[in-house]
Amino acid sequence: MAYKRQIGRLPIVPADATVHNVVCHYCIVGCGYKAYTWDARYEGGTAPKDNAFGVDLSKQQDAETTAWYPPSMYNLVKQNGKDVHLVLKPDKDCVVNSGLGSVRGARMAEMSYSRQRNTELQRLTNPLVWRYGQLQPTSWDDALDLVARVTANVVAAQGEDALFVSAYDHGGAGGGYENTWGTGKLYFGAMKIKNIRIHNRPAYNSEVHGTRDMGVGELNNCYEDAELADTIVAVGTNALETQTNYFLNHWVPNMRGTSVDKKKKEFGNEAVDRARVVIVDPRRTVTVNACEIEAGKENVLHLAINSGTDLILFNAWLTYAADKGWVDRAFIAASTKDFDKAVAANKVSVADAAKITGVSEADIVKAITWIAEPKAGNARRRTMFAYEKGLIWGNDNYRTNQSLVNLALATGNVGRPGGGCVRMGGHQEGYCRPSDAHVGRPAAYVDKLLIEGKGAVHHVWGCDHYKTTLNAMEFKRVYKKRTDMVKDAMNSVPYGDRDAMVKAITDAIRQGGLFSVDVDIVPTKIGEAAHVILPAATSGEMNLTSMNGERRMRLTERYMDPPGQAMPDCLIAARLANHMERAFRALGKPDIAGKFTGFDWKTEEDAFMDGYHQHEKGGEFVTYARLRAMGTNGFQEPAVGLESTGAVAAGTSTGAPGEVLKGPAIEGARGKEPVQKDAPTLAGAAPTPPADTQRIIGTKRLYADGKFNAPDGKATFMPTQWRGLQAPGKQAEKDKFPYLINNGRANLVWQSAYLDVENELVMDRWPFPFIEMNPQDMAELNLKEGDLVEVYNDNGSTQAMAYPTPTAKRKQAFMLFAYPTGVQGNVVSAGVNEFIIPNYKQTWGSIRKISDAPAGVAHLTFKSKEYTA
Ligand SMILES: Nc1nc2c(c(=O)[nH]1)N[C@H]1C(S)=C(S)[C@@H](COP(=O)(O)OP(=O)(O)OC[C@H]3O[C@@H](n4cnc5c(=O)[nH]c(N)nc54)[C@H](O)[C@@H]3O)O[C@H]1N2
Ligand SMILES: Nc1nc2c(c(=O)[nH]1)N[C@H]1C(S)=C(S)[C@@H](COP(=O)(O)OP(=O)(O)OC[C@H]3O[C@@H](n4cnc5c(=O)[nH]c(N)nc54)[C@H](O)[C@@H]3O)O[C@H]1N2
Ligand code: SF4
Ligand SMILES: [Mo]
Repeated sequence: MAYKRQIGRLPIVPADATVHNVVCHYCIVGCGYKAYTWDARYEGGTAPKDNAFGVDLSKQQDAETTAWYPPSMYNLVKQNGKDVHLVLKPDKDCVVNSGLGSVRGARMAEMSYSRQRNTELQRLTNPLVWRYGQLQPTSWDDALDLVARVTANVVAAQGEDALFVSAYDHGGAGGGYENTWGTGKLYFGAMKIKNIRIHNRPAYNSEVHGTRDMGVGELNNCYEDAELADTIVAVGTNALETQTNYFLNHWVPNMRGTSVDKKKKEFGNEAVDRARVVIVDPRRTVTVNACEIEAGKENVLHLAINSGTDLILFNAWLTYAADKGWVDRAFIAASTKDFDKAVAANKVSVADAAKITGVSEADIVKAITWIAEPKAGNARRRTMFAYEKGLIWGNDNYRTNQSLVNLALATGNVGRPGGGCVRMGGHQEGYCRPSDAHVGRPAAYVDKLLIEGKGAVHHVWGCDHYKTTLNAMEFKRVYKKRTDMVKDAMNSVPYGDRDAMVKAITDAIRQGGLFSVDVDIVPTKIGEAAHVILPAATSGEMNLTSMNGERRMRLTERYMDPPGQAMPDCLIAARLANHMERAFRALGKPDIAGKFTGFDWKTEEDAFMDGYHQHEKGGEFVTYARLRAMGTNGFQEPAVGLESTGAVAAGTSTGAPGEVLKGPAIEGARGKEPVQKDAPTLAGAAPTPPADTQRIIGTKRLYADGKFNAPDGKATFMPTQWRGLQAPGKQAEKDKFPYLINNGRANLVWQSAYLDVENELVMDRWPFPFIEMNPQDMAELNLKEGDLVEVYNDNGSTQAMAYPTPTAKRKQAFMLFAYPTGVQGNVVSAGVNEFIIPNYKQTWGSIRKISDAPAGVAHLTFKSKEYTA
């Protein structure tokens, strides 16, 4: 019997199992999987002809066999109403992961809804409404009628600015092009909602305005570049735990030296060797540990900077490289502007940078030498710069982002093999929406407005601010109070008297109440405040398209039924739009009602064709049929044309193998998030795509032609002077409280643990969020491993479980974020940058003991997370 999986024997996948293309619905990496499904009454046999792997399973398989799967990759689910076996296993032929899974993705099957095997039974199956003092199931029409009537009433009376929206903007589960288009068409097409925020930040903006304003989109290279680079610079990314298979399948080979042949092939005579790695992170992560093991300690430099001081380090590097002449003059002249200006403005000595960052002068110089000093034969060093939330949610986001891009441009490392200056990424991407230009910059600080009592109705799509926002304690305090006012009002009238109900709600709103609608797949913490909850289908229960961190777009095919009446988000948005149209007509507002048209989609594919196919760059080349044919490898966005595969083709193609049909020239794709400008549409008609025998031609690297996103094609260097801890209140918080409460992710847990919370494997390991602490700090506070502590400051308080970590610096703790049994965001201040980007990482607080390790903790191991060679 497999540990905690209640299964002793797994069925053999039969030769005639149906195979579906799947992309892992969790992180940015977007690993390719295959879903095998077949009738639950049967299984395959050991003879090669009787199983899907075509091998003799009566013989012992070797260690690396693909003819195998573990219990975590198995479940028994519904497909078109029938019981089927489901095996969801990594695809060896996918170039992203080459068959690797991760401790998250490799458990997708067991994290699926199964009444037969009792997994994820907390999934929402019906719309729920607040009725008789609790949330009760109802029909879609009843729930949507209530939402539409209240929303339409409020919009008719107070205008669209009274409707507040929180919505994901990403790909994968709780996202995808279909669903961002569905929600986008509703809020930016039918309406022009301004008070809208994204799932992970309190406004509708970009995480990386900085790089975009320079003309450099943030996902500009390909994963292969990590195999080709001489040096990898990793800033605030813990890639082993958070972009796992990108790290394992593309960084590790380069660190081990096994991609040297690939480099020789690509670069001819140029000197090549295994990668060197520079890691900028205040904390020693397991990524640092893994790099040391794989590349050898001598090839890894961990710069454990003082929290929030990245910018001055990058400025010092730029200054040093410019002084030494380690810059790409030809590239700078041909493809950029304002280099000299930026170098002058950003001048910082190594000594000054050392003082502020806490890193030795020698290490700062060693790092820039690894990054920029020309190689033997004066060849330009190929350096890839990768950053994620340690920079993005770090101090002075805009300037810090730009100071890193300055260095990448100066060293000629954008648009070149082995280079790139890229986000490592969070979720997959899947942004497709009408223009958000009306939102403006800076965008509204939505959380702040809600706390101030603004807003009348709040629609929440697939995010749980109670666990994941900043200033979370205050947010929850006010949000509960305001939504309780509406609940009390709803309790005062019969639910069935719809006119009286709508009046009671709108009256309560006038008193300061807030009507909250939550669209999710499971009950959430913010959902506890909701008046209506709408059940969504998720990836695999619907067809869903997304792109990964190298812009690789694939279709995940529906392989199982959603629970109960759950529907894809895009169709929920469409049905809500239909009801809004009706509600506005009933209110005698036919002109407003008329805006809610074009939502007659029957399937998610309809939403895709209406959205991505018509509106995204190169979208006219992309259809479900073509994506299906391109499997788990897909193509890299933007699509630039079609290529005949040589099979029967009609229309404009002659069908000759390798024949290329090109569309109009496409400028470098933007990243897939809000752009705050009208997305340019393609001029001219696209060639008529003949049959589905054509492959989509993609784009391996952006800016390979040296032309950037600017009218003159030139990237702009930016002045990025150091201004200390930039967000209001941060310096004072640091001065007042003894502990840095650094925070972020862990390998095992996906996000706010929305599925994990009902999974024994995860909850047994982390019944409470861990807080990594230096053992001497723990001794001072009289703490033993596993003891519960309170973390507190002027913003709020939360709890965690002490995890002794000898490598942690004194007074620098690291806490798991967004956890249901202890929300780190409770102690994060409301401080943001000038474009309303939160600063989650720079948080300081106090720590005190609450109790000895509780029962659920006593049996846990607290051994080091590091591994040895
Ligand atoms: N302190 C601190 N706070 C942070 C961060 C940090 O580093 N530190 N990081 C920030 C970042 S980068 C992120 S991404 C956010 C995450 O913040 P959230 O997006 O709020 O967190 P998730 O857990 O990803 O929540 C996703 C919700 O979507 C639901 N969901 C999943 N699939 C579907 C679907 O198909 N349809 C619908 N409708 N819902 C679905 C899940 O059940 C879950 O409730 O947290 C941010 N907050
Ligand atoms: N296992 C797992 N993987 C995930 C997720 C998950 O929930 N679990 N979530 C996904 C999502 S949505 C996201 S956005 C990504 C996030 O991916 P990452 O950004 O890699 O993850 P984090 O742990 O939030 O933060 C990374 C590092 O930033 C460091 N850091 C803190 N302060 C600073 C600073 O001042 N400077 C620098 N340079 N570094 C600093 C932290 O010590 C931490 O090691 O992960 C994705 N992948
Ligand atoms: S690395 Fe990311 S995409 Fe790949 S299996 Fe793990 S969670 Fe899924
Ligand atoms: Mo994220």
